[in-house]
Amino acid sequence: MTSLCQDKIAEYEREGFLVVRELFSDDLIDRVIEDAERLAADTNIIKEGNLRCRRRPHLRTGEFLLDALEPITDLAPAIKEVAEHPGMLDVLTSLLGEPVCLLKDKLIYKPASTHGLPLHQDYISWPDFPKTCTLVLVAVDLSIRENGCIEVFPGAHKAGYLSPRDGRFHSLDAAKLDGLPSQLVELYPGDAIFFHCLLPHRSGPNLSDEARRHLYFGYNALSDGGDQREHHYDRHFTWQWKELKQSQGLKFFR
Ligand SMILES: O=C(O)CCC(=O)C(=O)O
Repeated sequence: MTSLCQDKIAEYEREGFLVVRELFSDDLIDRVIEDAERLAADTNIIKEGNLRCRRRPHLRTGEFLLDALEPITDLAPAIKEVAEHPGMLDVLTSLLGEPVCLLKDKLIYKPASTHGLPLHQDYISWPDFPKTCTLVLVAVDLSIRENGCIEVFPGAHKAGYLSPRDGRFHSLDAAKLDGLPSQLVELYPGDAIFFHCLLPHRSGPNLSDEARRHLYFGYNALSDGGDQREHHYDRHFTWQWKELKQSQGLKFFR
C-alpha cells in the first residue's frame, strides 16, 4: 500500500505531472544547500577535466559559470538522502505501480543571469533506455517565473516521443504540440514535481540576482531493467554526448 490516492494517480496519468508540496523538511533542504555550497567551492571537483561539471555563459558578460553537477549523489550525503527519501519513493511506487531504481541525479545551480533550457523531452531514444523513466525535480530555492522555474505542457506526454530517434538530445518545436497551453510550475523549497519522461518542458532564463537551485532525479521501474545507473552514466559520458552539448553552447571543464 502507498499513500497516494487514486485521484492523484489519475491526475498524473492525465496531465503527465504531479506537484507534491512540502515533501522535504526545511532541515533537509538546509543540508542540501550546505552540500551545494561546499561542492561549488571545492577545487578538487570544480576543475578542468571533470565531466560532472556543466557550465553556462552569463547572459551579458559571456563568462562561463558552474551550472550543474551530474552525477551528484555520491558526492553529497544530503542529496543522496533526498534521492532515497521514503516519502518520495512512496510517491514513485504509487505512480509506477512497483518499486523503482535511481537512474540519474543532478544538481542544477542555474546561476543569476544565465539562460534556461529549450523545450525538450527527457526520454532518450537509446534502444535500452527505460521507458518507465520518471523525473522528480525538487526545489532547493524558491523557483518562480523570474528566476526560470520549470514550464510544462500538461497532457502533451500522450503525443509520444516527438524528436528524431537518433539517441541524441533534441530541442522541440512548440508547434509540434498542437497549440496545447503550457503551465509554469512555481515551487517553494522542499516542493517537488514528478513528471513523465515524454512530458515536454523547458525553463526560462534566471533574471534574478541569485542562483535558482533544483535537484533533478530520474528513476525507472525495477522490472524495466533494474539498477542501470552506472550503465547510464557510462554512456552519458561518451564523446557524442559531450560534442552535442558543446554544440548547444554548453561547455565542460575539459
Ligand atoms: O532545472 C531546470 O531548469 C530544468 C532542468 C531540465 O529540464 C533538465 O535538466 O532536463
